[in-house]
Amino acid sequence: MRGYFVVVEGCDRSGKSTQCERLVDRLQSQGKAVQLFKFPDRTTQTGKMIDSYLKQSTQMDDHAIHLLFSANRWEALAHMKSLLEQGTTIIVDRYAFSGVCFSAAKGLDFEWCRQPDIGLLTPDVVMFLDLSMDEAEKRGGFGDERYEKRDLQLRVRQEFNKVMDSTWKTIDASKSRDEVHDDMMTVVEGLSPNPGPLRQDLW
Ligand code: DGP
Ligand code: NA
Ligand code: NA
Repeated sequence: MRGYFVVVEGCDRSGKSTQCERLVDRLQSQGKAVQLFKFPDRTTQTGKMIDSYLKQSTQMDDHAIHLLFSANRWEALAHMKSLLEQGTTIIVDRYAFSGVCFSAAKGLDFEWCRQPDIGLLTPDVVMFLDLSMDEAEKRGGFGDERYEKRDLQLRVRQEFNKVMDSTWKTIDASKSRDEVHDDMMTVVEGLSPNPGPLRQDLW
């Protein structure tokens, strides 16, 4: 049987990266074949350009950086697909939804933003780690990266509302770390035992 393709999305400071790592560790400790992916993957050639943009060391046109973020996902497609086909589950920290929502929040056309990701793999489930902006700021505030600002994050949150559909599960990220972890495990354990063939009809 193929592996599951699980995406975790949310605004900055929602605890995504920590929870993704915990989820992978827990599933691996149960003997399951699981691998973590994170977008943007800052280690590749496109990832290095994205990293420099996010750290505000370089400027780039909004459309150009949008296409680079998408290219960064396309680069990983063949690897993700082969793992899934071999039966490995992949937990993915951010995906094309962040891609569309961050760029649309900056003012780019929503439909234009969706085009470059057409044809990427479709996740079996998207978990949305939902945290209010006040809670996020209580967690020590945002960092210094380009998008870590309250007004932009609020707009990103509104864009997420537009892309959510029935494959999304909202997780209350204001709960304790253990409770959030348990809620995420419940979602993974509830995935269909027969997920069907891999699809590439994201939108
Ligand atoms: P992270 O490494 O998960 O903290 O993500 C870095 C930042 O980049 C974060 O503010 C979210 C944003 N981001 C992630 N993916 C994309 C994307 O595809 N497009 C745009 N414009 N921003 C993205
Ligand atoms: Na960040
Ligand atoms: Na993160």
